[in-house]
Amino acid sequence: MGDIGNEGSMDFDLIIKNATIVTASEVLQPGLSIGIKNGIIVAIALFLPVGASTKVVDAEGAYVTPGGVDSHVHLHQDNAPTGDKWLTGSRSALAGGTTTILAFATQSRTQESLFPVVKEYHSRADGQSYIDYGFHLILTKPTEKILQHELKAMVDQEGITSVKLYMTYPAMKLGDGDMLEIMMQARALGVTTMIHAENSDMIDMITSRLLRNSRTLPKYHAIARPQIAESEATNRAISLSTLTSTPILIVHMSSPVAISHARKAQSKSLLPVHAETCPHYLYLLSSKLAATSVPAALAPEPHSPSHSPSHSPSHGGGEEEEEEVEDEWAGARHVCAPPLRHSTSDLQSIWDAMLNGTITTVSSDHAPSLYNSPGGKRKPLIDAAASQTVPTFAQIPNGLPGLETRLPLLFDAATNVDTPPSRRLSLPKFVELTSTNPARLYGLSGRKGTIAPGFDADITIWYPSPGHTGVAEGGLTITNDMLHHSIDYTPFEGVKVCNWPRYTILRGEVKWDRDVELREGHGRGILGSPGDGRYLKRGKGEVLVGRTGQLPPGMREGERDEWAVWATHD
Ligand code: DUC
Ligand code: ZN
Repeated sequence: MGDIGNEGSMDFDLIIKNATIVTASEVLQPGLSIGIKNGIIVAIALFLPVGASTKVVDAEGAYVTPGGVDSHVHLHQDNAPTGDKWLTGSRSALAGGTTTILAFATQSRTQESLFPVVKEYHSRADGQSYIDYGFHLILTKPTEKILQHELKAMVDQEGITSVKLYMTYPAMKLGDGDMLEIMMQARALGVTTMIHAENSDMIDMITSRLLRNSRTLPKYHAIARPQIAESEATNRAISLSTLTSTPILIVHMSSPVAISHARKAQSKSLLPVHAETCPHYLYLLSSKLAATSVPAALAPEPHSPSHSPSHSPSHGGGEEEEEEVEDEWAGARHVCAPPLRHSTSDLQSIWDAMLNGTITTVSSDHAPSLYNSPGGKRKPLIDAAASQTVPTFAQIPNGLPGLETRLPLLFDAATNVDTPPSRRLSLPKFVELTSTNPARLYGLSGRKGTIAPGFDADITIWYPSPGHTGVAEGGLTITNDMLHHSIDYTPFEGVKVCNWPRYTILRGEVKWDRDVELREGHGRGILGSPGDGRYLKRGKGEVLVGRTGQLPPGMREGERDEWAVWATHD
């Protein structure tokens, strides 16, 4: 926390007046003022005195929510060579109301120490981020030295208090034995363990058979990674966590059966099993992978054999006709893992899991790959042309961009009167899932994730109502042109939302002003600069679900103590 201090002027640096403040527990009465000094919220009151040096932002009665905390973001990783690095990714986050991101520092299998990994990822982010940030460590080779010494050093020296483990992908996946050893250490150190849960062998078997049968197009990606691969791995991850009594978070959950495993673990056994989902598993279906055209602007050179011009409405809204060209690889834009699921009932199961409390956080899993680039989503086509082979879905880089659209999409579900009841979130739930819970789960309690005295003044101010300046009566339609990432498409093209962050405030300073952008042109609303973001050393994460120390069924009291010597590092 910064120094609130008694020196100098006692005036507030900034007052946000006429705010309708939302926290994870309530919507406070309209008309309150938030007083900010040295980047920290120091007062919330009916009235606050404006000093000679105080700046005032009038929220005009609008909802004022904590700056978004996006706890699952991929930026400048070696396995995603195109698209956003820190500058454009963090800029995009800022324009979408997010003030903190937790990205990844990835250990490759050849690296025996974590120190050079973290050093390298620091160098990529340093001076490049518009907003505050931290790292999770992706562990791919948990050596004895790493487990016994370096993980603790990461916590104590670097403030890195979370690891991510993969159960799939050849370059990353860990066997159950490695996962168990990591979990034992994570439990001892109070490190939060994130898990990508998909059964690797199921996926490999289906993939090789699909390819043998010449099923190579992007749409087969969703068939290669069926829900049962996610639910089996989820169940196994929960068992590993139960055996070791380690709190876990299953990332990007997309399947009803997998969710039911998490729910049962949480509610029947009170296990510390957290669950994350992403907007694409709430809004998008696998039919997107069967797309056969892209906007003309996204097409490669006109003579490519997979392209020929056609004219069709570009996206669902159908308001304006934009030229589209045929492209049988178009579905690659929606390739992510787990894949988009097939039916609206799948989407509904994720909405239900948010509403019944099974889902703990909603992150973007922003994984930016350009579409039209030799290293991006069209990579298999380029590689295959060079090697005279057939391009396949299995070589498409996984992941979707979504840093900037995460908050507007979910805020819409919380405030749009036209939202169907089955998809309606309360405003406190919106704040809990997108800001408060990720901050608490990843060791940022007391600093980030809510609007309260003592917290960093990271704040998102929305427009007072549709029809106000900046947001037309019918809301606004997401297009890639309006976003601030450096990706050539958005998976949410054409989706309507009823509001957008008008101001984003980072530690007491307005860093995004959408009205400036609307008045002066694209990019002008970004008032901050790339060095504004601070690296966050994090404390230990809180367990938000269940409790630790539970014995697996059938295990007697004291039995685990015979083999589990919990290291006491603190
Ligand atoms: N899936 C992943 O496992 N990582 C990044 C993006 C994605 O879709
Ligand atoms: Zn991810």
